[in-house]
Amino acid sequence: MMAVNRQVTRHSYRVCTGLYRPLSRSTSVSMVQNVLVRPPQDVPGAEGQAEFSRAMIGGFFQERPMLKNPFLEDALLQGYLRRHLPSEAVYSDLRVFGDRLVREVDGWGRECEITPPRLVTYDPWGCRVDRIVTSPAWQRMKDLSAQEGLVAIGYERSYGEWSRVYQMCKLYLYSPSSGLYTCPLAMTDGAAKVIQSLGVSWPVADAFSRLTSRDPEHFWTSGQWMTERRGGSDVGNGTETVALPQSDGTYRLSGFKWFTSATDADMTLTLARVTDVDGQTTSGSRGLSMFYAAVRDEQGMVQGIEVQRLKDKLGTRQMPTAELLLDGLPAHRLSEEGRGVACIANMLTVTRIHNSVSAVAGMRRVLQLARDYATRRSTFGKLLRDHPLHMQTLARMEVETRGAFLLVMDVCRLIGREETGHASQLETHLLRLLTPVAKLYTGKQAVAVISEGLESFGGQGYIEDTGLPAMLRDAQVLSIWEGTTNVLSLDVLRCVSRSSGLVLQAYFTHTQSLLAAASLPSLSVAVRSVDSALSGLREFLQAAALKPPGFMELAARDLAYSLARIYMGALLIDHASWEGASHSDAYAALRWCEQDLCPVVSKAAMGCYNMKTLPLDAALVYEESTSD
Ligand code: MFK
Repeated sequence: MMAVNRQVTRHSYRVCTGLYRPLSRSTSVSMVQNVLVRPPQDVPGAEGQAEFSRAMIGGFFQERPMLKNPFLEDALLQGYLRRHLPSEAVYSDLRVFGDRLVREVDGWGRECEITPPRLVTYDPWGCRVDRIVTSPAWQRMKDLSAQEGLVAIGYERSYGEWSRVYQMCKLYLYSPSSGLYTCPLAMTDGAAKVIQSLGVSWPVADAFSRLTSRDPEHFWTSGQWMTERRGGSDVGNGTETVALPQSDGTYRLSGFKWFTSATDADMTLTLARVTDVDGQTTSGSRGLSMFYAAVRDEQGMVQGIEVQRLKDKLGTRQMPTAELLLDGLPAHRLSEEGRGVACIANMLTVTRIHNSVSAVAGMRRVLQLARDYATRRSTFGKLLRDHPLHMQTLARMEVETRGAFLLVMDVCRLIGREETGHASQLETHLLRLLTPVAKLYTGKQAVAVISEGLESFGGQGYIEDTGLPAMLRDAQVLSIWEGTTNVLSLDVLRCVSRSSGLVLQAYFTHTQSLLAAASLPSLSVAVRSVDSALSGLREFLQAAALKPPGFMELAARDLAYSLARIYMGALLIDHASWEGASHSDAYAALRWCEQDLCPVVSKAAMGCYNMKTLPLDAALVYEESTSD
């Protein structure tokens, strides 16, 4: 969305608002470039003309939604910080950053959208250069990311275990204005986390200092090249890239990476199979190792890489995503041989948390714009905000956004505790379980809430140069990359079985403790709903243990949704029980808990996970026409 500042004076053109109001001070307008119209007295022969006679476009122009400081506009964010991180410095940083987003950054984000990256394969003299040209705004985003400490805050740890929450709150404000720059930041953060977990030493000590730097000159971003042509989900079987050991202990990588996002990154972490002396590799996950590679040499040229083409994507067009042929890319092995997946899993955790932050940020942004618009747009003789059905719709979106925010922040709180050595065993289990749950649930919510949000602008929500449709197109990726909804639902089952159920024990214990602390009588209906859903879930899981293999796979998605909804209900109740909570906090908790909090129980009762449904499902999907 483009924030355009223009000096508009009494005697010059006026901002098109539908009201001929003199404007004597600078006006910051978001969403689309200001349309300037001449006031009637400036139009030769205007007097006495019929309204549509000159320009044939009439005199009414709908006011656009205004982006205001997203920090100051966000009651829940402020309440959450007052409760958990009551720091004047944090408040001030986020407030100032919020101003900067409106004043300049939001406009850069729009510039990234309308000036997408392009690939220059050859220079004018025929030399292969494989240069990805990005917009100046995209490059400014990189500098800003360093200056604002968008990765650094998580590693400086100035606020101890709450540093991650602080960092993610800042990213949450930034994300919808970032022109998707949050994507390279997610991978940069993930790479820093992987390096830190392995121990910061040669050959990645310099890289770590760059990834976590606040100096734009020093700052680097990282890619995460995992997906190959055989598949993005089944990494263990889909990875064909091989790593040829060199005499100096380094490797040369050869293979084809199918989706490499933010391909203009300075370095990458990637997976490959080390070849033995006979040139053989080990198949499956056990054959994968993790490598570090700098993308460019000292002259700034890609080394051992051919950029085949840039992807033509539904959304996220601001960001270069490429297919890469690795043709002897020099690399260092960071993991032990065969421990690549386990090693890169740290990166997956961080990027999945970033994904969840972006999801809730998108929901919040569309709501901020929609609620502003509802104060400007009149239909049927009154403002949208005075139409009860419209207000009910926005309130439902608000409830979804609040639940998502509290879930995501809780995951950030947990990773912060783990990284600073404060996490109990219970919290470590909870973090493992809730990371995929938050990612898969908020990804779906974001698409639904943003789609609903576009509707609140009527036809304007469907018009590209308002900047609104891009929000929906960009949201669609949130449930796909870093693990689709089904893959993450299976990841939930995986972590349950790998922990012998301990992650679920942690979940039940913690959710129950959140409910136990809720004492407000006005919340008792909500507490009862969550409590009863929790009991239903427990009984379902006990019964599921006796079911044939395959039952839980069919139930996996609904189980993940149930875990999400129940936990979000408990968090909303917990937040509403805090002494500084508002009436709206309590109302949001009550509204949230009106839905089916445990769909896995309701669907099991309908026989949805019965093995007999499998052939019926297949027959339904593949039913052929009987007509000739
Ligand atoms: C914005 C641009 C958009 C462009 C378009 C987007 C297009 C999409 C682009 C993409 O493709 S993005 C990448 C999407 N792919 C993924 O996110 C990967 C999805 N697959 C998984 O998550 C698999 O579950 C995974 C590859 C991680 C696991 O595969 P395996 O081979 O079955 O691993 P396994 O044997 O279960 O676990 C190996 C080790 O990793 C174990 O450790 P130990 O050996 O020490 O026990 C696991 O515990 C550990 N592990 C696996 N998943 C973990 C994990 N640890 C922590 N967290 C996890 N999530």
